[in-house]
Amino acid sequence: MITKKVIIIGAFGQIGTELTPALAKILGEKNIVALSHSKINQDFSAIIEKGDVLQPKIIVEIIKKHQIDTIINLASYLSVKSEADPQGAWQVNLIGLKNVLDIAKDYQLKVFWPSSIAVFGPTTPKIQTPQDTIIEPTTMYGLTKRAGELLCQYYYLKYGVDVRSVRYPGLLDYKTPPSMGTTEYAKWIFYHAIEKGYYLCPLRNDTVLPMMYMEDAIRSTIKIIMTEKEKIKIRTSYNLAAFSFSPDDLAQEIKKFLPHFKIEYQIDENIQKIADTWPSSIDDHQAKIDWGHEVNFDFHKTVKILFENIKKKLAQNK
Ligand code: VAH
Repeated sequence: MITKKVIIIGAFGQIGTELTPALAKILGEKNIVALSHSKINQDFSAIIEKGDVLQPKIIVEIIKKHQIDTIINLASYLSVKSEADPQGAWQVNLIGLKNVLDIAKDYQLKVFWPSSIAVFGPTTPKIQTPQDTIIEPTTMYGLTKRAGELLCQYYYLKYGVDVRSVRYPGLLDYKTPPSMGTTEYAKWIFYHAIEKGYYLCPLRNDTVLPMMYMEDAIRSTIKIIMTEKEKIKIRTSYNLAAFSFSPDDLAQEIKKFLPHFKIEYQIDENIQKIADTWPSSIDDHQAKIDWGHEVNFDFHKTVKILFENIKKKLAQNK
């Protein structure tokens, strides 16, 4: 089935803020329904409806009202928030996904749902983590994402639901504020460096994590949503990768723009504990072969873009 009209659940989050307008450019604004549970604070190029992933009846009404053919479910607690509120994470990340899959089964809809490299745990090989490997997450975020992947595969095998998914690394953007994730330090650091010339980092200096610039993530997300069904060989979730760095690497790169920038370290045990269970780098060759995942932004280009645009944003807010 060709995607013509989508509903984006969680359209005002980190991914939705860029995916929604990108899809509006391709499909037309009148073919994008942005669903949000919170106050709507963006002049969005989309039809805006109120609701959330835990209100399946409201979602069904909207699906029918707008003749939706594809559900993009971005609603999710990230890793740090999931450890602080495991019950909430289970509800939104997993019960919410099952609500979406049940609706897709009943109304023959296509689904896109984001997983994360957080599915990998301490027993997973950390370097160039393979697509198929030991997957034993020890965080609530990771286990909701792994369980979600298996639920997606189940709905595909049992009911033929055409659900596609990718395992995002840490995503870096300048359009949304940093939030409660383990990789979010890599956004906070820019705001602190530009405003104070100093950043107190919650992760150990040598903690290498996989990351990606948002524009690459959005391009590949649209690619996997639009790709013909036959090319999707993996119905749990595809590994996605771009580059990896440590807080030390990032601080050195920022110093190219701010020579006097100073970083110090005050380890937050809760965040470090999560990061220590994740891989340092990811093998994403299957996504490249099956549906053409590609990366246009490396570490250096990404740091330059974030530095210049966050500096501009902070200057405008003064
Ligand atoms: C987090 N940004 O830090 C998310 C992501 C791989 C990390 O899933 O929780």
